[in-house]
Amino acid sequence: VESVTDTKITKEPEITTKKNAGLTEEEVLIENATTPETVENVQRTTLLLRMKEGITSLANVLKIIENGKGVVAHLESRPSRLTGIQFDVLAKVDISQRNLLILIRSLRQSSILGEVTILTENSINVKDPWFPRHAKDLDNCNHLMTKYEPELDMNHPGFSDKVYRARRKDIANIAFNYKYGEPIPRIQYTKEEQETWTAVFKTVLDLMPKHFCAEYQRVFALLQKEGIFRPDKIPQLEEMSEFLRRNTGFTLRPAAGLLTARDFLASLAFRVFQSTQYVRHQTTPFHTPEPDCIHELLGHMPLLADPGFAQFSQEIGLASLGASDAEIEKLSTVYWFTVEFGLCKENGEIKAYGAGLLSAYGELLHAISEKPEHRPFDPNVTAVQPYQDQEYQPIYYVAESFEDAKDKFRRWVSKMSRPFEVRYNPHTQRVEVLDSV
Ligand code: HBI
Ligand code: NLE
Ligand code: FE
Repeated sequence: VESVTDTKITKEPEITTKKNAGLTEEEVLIENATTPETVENVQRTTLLLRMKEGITSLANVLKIIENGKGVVAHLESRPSRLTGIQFDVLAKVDISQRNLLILIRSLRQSSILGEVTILTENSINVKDPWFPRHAKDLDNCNHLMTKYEPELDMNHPGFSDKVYRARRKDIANIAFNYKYGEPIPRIQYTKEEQETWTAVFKTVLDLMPKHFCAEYQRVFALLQKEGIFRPDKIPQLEEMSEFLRRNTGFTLRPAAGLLTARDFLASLAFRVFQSTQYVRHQTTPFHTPEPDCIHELLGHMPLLADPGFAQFSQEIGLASLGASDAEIEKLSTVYWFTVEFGLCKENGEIKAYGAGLLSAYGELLHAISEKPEHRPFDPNVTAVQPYQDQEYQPIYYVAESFEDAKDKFRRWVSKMSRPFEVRYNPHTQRVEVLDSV
């Protein structure tokens, strides 16, 4: 066979099997091949082929690969340890994604082969990458993005406000010093800060009945009943954390500012939400590009106390653990257009469920007006939609219903490839890694 460049019997190679929740490799490949280029491009793919018969049947296997338009670049074989399998063959094949799908199908149909597996060479090694394994490890997951900070960004309304900057520093220090398990220190909010809260709270009361999704409204009423949501008082993170704990097991930990997407998403895997504690500048009550505690409290908290939404948030977090940078980017883009800026239909009307809309009167009115574009939510498309985070969004994705958004997002997240599975153990607050090899 001309295309075989190297054939030898070797000792067991280091391999990692690609495993995906309930998906065949074909589905995963289709899922990952989002652009036509990826589908057509020839890539080197490593296959593990379990040969039921003697090594002489290798010629038949190579014929199948050749017919499938694959070019064998490297071949290794070794006696198999598996019963019913004589040889394990490792074949590196240069082939386009589209042809690979067809080839895998042909190989699986061949009676001389047992299992056919695609090995992931370029994905991360399960034994290597660091990611938090216990809620306590989140003490190490608070890397900040230096974007739109009052200290650094001239366009920030607090840039020339010395008092505001000093205040932000003090509150940020609480987050920097915070350790897992401690109660979240209380903040004595100033009169100005309370007034900003009151202004935003009133707009929420005003807009909620007509424009917010039903799940949000249900929890909002509960928070009012328990005296946590009041027009005249910014809730303390500690009391909100306790409220979430008894509703969905979510808890809060203080964050100094905008965290990297990786650190932010990782905490969700442990049902921990990293929440800022400072208040936006008093001159911009109805919209700020950075998260502040008004956004976290009025935008995020009600839905984090909804069991379905909490489950969904944790699943995003679990999907992010050990994911590649490209996958993190896609996850955070979908997060952006759903959890932050999602719209949905409810009895034929458009409602907001994204936290960035629920806490920003200005943007909510813009979002439901004729000005921006409304597109149907489809995670495969939404995940690659470029966006900016400084101004109102020009595009919003509208889900058929809140449930539909959750379902689609969940299905999409479950298709992400990773060479291992993770499982959260609520008794120990530990993520267990199931290495599939
Ligand atoms: N950091 N503190 C904080 N709060 C957020 O809401 C937040 C974040 N970092 C990233 C982020 N949100 C998302 O936009 C996604 O990138 C995950
Ligand atoms: N724009 C939002 C607000 O003003 O409440 C905050 C968005 C944070 C991503
Ligand atoms: Fe947010």
